[in-house]
Amino acid sequence: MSDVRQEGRMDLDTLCINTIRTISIDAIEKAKSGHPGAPMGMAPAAYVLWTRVMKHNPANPGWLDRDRFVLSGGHASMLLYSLLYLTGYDLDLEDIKNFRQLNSKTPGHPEFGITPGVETTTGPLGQGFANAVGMAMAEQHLAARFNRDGAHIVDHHTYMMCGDGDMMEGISSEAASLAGHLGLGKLICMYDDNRISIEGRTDITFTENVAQRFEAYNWHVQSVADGNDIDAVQTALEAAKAELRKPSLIVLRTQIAYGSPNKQGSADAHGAPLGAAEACLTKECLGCPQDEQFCVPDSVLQRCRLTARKGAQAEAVWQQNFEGYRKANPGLTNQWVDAVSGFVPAGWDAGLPTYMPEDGPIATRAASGQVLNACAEAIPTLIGGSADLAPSNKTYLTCSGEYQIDACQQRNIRFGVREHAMGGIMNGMFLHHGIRPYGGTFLVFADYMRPAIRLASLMNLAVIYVFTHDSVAVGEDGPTHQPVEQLASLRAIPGLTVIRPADANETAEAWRKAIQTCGPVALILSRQKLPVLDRSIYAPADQLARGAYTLAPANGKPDALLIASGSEVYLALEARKQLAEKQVDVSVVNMASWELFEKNADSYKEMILPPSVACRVAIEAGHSMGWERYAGIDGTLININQFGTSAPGAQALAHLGFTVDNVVEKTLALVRRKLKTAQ
Ligand SMILES: Cc1ncc(C[n+]2csc(CCOP(=O)(O)OP(=O)(O)O)c2C)c(N)n1
Repeated sequence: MSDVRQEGRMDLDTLCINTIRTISIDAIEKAKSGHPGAPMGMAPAAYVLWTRVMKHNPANPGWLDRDRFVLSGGHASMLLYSLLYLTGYDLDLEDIKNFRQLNSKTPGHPEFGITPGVETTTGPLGQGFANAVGMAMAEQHLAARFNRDGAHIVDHHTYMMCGDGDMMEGISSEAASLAGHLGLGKLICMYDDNRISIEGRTDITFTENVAQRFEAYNWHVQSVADGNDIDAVQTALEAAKAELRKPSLIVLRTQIAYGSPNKQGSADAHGAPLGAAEACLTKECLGCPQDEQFCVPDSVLQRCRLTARKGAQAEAVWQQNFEGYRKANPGLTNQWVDAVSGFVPAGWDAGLPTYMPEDGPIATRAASGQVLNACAEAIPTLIGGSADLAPSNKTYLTCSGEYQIDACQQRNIRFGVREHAMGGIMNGMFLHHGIRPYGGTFLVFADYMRPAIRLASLMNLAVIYVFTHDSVAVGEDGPTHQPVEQLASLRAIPGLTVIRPADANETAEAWRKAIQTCGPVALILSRQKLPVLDRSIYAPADQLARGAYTLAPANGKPDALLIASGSEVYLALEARKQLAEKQVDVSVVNMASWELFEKNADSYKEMILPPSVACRVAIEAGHSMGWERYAGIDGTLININQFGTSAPGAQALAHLGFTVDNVVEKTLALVRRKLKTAQ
């Protein structure tokens, strides 16, 4: 270990770097938990990036043309908090001292919306990597759309730091592959190659040549042999910036817990405080006062706060440039303001299609494609694609072309067969501002992107998922492709709105609701054709916005409620007709979205599901988990609690009990049972 004291007088850069290290050590020590190793190893590179290279204004973390910074290895959060505090963001030393405490601005892992300057929530390894790719794609797209000769209002980089764990996760490979294909020249990744993770040295499991892997992905790759050599780091960063046609990877050879005499280079320093004695030894070794905690010399603060001055100047220059742009391009400026403020043009939904029963049956995925295209005509920020299933998901926009390296103003993204990266990239695009992303795949493969959906929900990002092929009615592809538990598992994610429309008109309403929702929405759509419900007989489709509504009321007090969603609504309506012939009078409740329904006042909920009607049958071609809430303890559940089967869709459905006859039979049995108990 090189001992900085032996190098003579400590220069100010080194003192700043060591301060990042020591306040990270102290905060983790005080919290009695945290991850000191990575902040100590990456402090020099982070310091160079934040104070010499990155364009950012600590006084205005929302400046639209700032460089973005993503700490993909979110466990190293103290590195980020130290940088935010030292460079002058709205975070003080007290916040650092409150690391990991209830309601602090310095939570265990960086959380978007809690700490000024934190661009995204990271912690599940690899997600930040994909977020950064999404941010860089957003920049690339918006630059192509809005920049004009001599006036570049969108011109910033996305920097990301990641570690071995991020590099091991599949999502980073998916995202890196797409980033290389798209030639994201303004994406720069600094890889903390410290060769240590939780279980020890990475060579117990991770021995590939990461640099070569990224070269194969079409990245520009550099190595810095000593992560403490700040001039070398800066040179590499400048070279990375000069490469405009490829994303850049800088492999930084570092030492985890640099400066700790007994823990440097050891996995012990990854995820536990150094311990009081080792903290003192480390400070001594770094040439810092041993007995002082949270020591921040004035000279350090002054030096780091120069960043704030430089940042304010940079923003002022941009603002001046923007004023010129505004004068020269007033129309475009309005579009830009709309885009970055997430503004949806008035009357955007005037062109949404409506459907008549005589148009014939249409799959809700097909209707979704038409509605999406109508939305896209009116909302230029609506951009997205599918994980190689556009022809099935109907996600292609006919009003635009294909987004490729030399056509990045186009709006159809080919995500490739990379569902997980698609989810993380959508999050990054939305976080960037200026884009309303959507992404499609089969419902069954929502599992492949679930971690990203969870984070979209945690951050409350208004992304839209188009999940088609929504039940065993998928048919011949069999149980591998037939979702069963996915609806229940998506509904379990707090903050995610799941909408399963029953016909084409409800699909239009579902899109309308999705566009209006300030959070993630999953649209659940059928592969098979469904009749267009006759709204002159049934309640209007716009009632879908309430989540659940009475589609077909009973004539008097209902003998039973049939509560269904999506493709099973039609089944319930047919069953209602047959039950009427048997003098059983039922209401059909269309339960398109639990989350939207739960937002209603109790009075509305009780009107739709009257407590006095205990005979309830819930019908959905998915797992029953949770349906008891609406069917009641005595209700009948017609669901699927097993995997599907390989057969034509209608046969698979019938095999699993999704026939009008079965619904009628089960309803009759329930009504009779209730009558008996009442006697
Ligand atoms: C998806 C996911 N799996 C597991 C973890 C738990 N975890 C946190 S850090 C870490 C090891 C990361 O190693 P590395 O990136 O080398 O970080 P360093 O040891 O350098 O701090 C693991 C497995 C996680 N945060 N996310």
